[in-house]
Order: sequence, then structure tokens, then C-alpha cells
Amino acid sequence: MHTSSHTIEAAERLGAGITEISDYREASRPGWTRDVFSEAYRESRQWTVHRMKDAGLEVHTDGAGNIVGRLPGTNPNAPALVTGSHTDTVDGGGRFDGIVGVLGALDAVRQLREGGTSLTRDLLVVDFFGEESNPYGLSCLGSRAAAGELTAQDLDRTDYRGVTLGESYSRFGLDPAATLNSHWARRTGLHAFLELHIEQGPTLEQRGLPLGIVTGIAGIQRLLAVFTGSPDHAGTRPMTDRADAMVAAAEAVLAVRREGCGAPTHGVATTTRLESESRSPNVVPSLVRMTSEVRSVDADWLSGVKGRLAQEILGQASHHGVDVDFTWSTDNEVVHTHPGVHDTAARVADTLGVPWMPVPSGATHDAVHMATLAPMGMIFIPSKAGKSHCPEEWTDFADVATGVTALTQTLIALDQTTLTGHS
Ligand code: HGY
Ligand code: MN
Ligand code: MN
Repeated sequence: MHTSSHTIEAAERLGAGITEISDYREASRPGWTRDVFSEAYRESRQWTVHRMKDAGLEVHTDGAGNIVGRLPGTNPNAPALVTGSHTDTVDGGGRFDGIVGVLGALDAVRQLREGGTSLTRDLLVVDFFGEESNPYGLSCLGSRAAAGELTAQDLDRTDYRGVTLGESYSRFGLDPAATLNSHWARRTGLHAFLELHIEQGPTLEQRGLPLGIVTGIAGIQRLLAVFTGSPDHAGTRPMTDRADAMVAAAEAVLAVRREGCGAPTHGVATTTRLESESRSPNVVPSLVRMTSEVRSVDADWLSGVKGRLAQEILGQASHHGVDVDFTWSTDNEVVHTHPGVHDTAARVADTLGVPWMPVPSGATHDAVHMATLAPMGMIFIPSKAGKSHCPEEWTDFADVATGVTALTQTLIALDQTTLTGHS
């Protein structure tokens, strides 16, 4: 697809929006940090509301903190189309993860208006609340609530400070009870959900492709392993006679890595945190917490890895005289995109003359939870050097504009497409 003046204009407009929202960040943290429940995130959400109103949308924030802009269709009784993503970031994150899906959706509204296209269906543009994984070990807070999957038990989860998720909602100004009553399915049927997102991996760039059409989204299993050894004087206890919780945890970190490296299809395993309870530098660690996660689009491998890891870690820990307690939690199951949505996006890309490839997503997205409400699809655009969740995250604005064109045209096509079944 040649770079038309339309694309250049859109690229500049989108680049300006990405630059503007990036100013909302926590000055004390690296990169572009807008943690859920943070002041930077609160302020950026006001910016999002204004941008939605400027786009002529009817805007409201639901009980779960999702900001929803509505573009009325010609038939208000027809099940709505939904698109959107998130604007919160990881700690030390970048400027594109989630943001391109929210700003791209707003630009799609602009392009519909400029093109004089009226959709039959309402179009809901959503900035989902708190998509990123957080200290509560629960990603996609807003879309999870919209799907009716946020539970009262989830609100009792505590972070490192001992503050519950419910308390964090309250401190942020959201009513925890309302988050549990924000199930969208109770109100209106939805026709389809489509999300534009950066790939966050190297595949599209390596293949020189501007678009990916997502086939499936990896499931995530999270592990908290607590290693209990015995405290001892680090200077006097003989090496052969220790129950060192940190050594057992270190062996477990490598066991997690080995499982990820041995995965048959897309599978990864990462330990992201190791915390020793003891604060003195001269005591053999007796209590260590390890936070890990395993992901794959292969559901069988994902369920098998939990048993294998538990066995391996238990064996090594007992060799060191250390007890270990495992708590597994499912962040999300493997979810496949809806074939009808996938194929509609593929036809649009072909019609636009934009080369594309089918691609799995190792990252999770709000689309996982929206898939319980409607046929779901995702469109990916390239990430420079495959980097994401870091300040180096970058996507050329022209690629963002190409993605928005594909998003806009696919929404127009979906408006007139009959879709059967869910993802
Ligand atoms: O963790 C993820 O995959 C997403 O970026 N929240
Ligand atoms: Mn994301
Ligand atoms: Mn992310």
C-alpha cells in the first residue's frame, strides 16, 4: 500500500496523540509509567475522556472504571460493535502498548466521519481499566469485570503492602461493589470486538510485514512459591548443614527457565520477583517468595507444566532441607480469535493491498475477556526490535496509521457481516 497523503496525515495525528498522553507519567519511575491506581493514570484518564468527547462520542465511565465512548449507529437496536484497548502501563513501560488501540479507535471514528460512513450498529470505543498485570496478580481488571469474571474473592487479594484490591479501588474513587456489578452481558448483546495492538514481539518486523492478524492469545498461569528454610548465622553455620531458602529458590528459578525453554510450541516461563523476608545481610535466608508465570497458546502444555514444575522444585527444595508451598492462579486461559472476525480482517488487508500474516499473541489482552461477550479479533502492528514493556518500545507512526486503516475498514466490514458463535 503506497504512503498516501491520507496515511501521512493520520501518522502525524496519531503520533501527536501518542506523544501527548505520554506526558502523563510518574516522574520518579523510568520510561513511561502509568500504573493502575496511580495519580498519573488518573490524570491521563481525564485526557482520554476529553479526547473521546472531542471525537463527538457520548462518554461514560462504567462501575469497573472502563471509559466508554459511544458513536450511535443508524439502528440502535442492532448489537453493538466494540473496539478499544488500555492506557495504563507496566512500571518502566513504553508509549504504544494499549495506547495505539485506544487512540487508533478514536481515529477510526474520525475516519468514519470524514469518509461520511454511518455504521448500522453503535460503535463503542473503550479505554479498559487496569489491563496490565499488577501486584494483585490479576491483569485486565476492567475487561474482566465487564465479562463478569471479577469476583469478590479477587477484591480480597492483597499487594506487597497488605492493601486489598477492593481498598485500592476505593482509594482511586471506584466503588468495589460496583465493579462486581459491571457485567456488560446483562445489558446488551454485542456483535463483535476488535482490538488494534502492537505485536510486542519480533515476528512482524523480522518478516518485513506491516500487519498481523491474531490467531490466538496465550494462557497465563501464575505461581507464588514460598520457600521456608531455617535462619542461621551466615558466618558460622557450616555449608553442609544449612536449610537455605534462597538456594532452594535459586534452583527453582532455573527450573522455571528450563520448562520455558523446553516448550514444544510458543511457550515461555519467567520468574519476575524473588523476595527474602530477612533484612539482615548476615543471616541465612529462611523465608523467600518466588513469583513466576508460564504462558503458552498450547493449553495441554500449560496444564502439564504446573505438575512438572511442582515435582522438580519440591525435589530440589527437600534436598536442601527447605519446605515449599505453591499457590497457582490462572490469569487467563488460552483464547482463540473468532474465525469470522479473523477472516474479515484478512479480506480487508488483502483489499487494501497490505501484506499480513497470522500470528499468535504471547501477551494477554482485554480481548481475552471480551471474547466471552462477543466474537473477538485482534490486529497487530510491528514492534521495533520486538521490544515492549520497556522505554525502548517503538512503532513507526506510519505503521500505526496502517493499523488504524485496517481497523477502520474491518469495523465497517464487520458492521455488515453475520457472525455465528463466540470465539
Ligand atoms: O502481561 C501481558 O501480557 C499484558 O501486557 N498485560
Ligand atoms: Mn497491552
Ligand atoms: Mn502490556
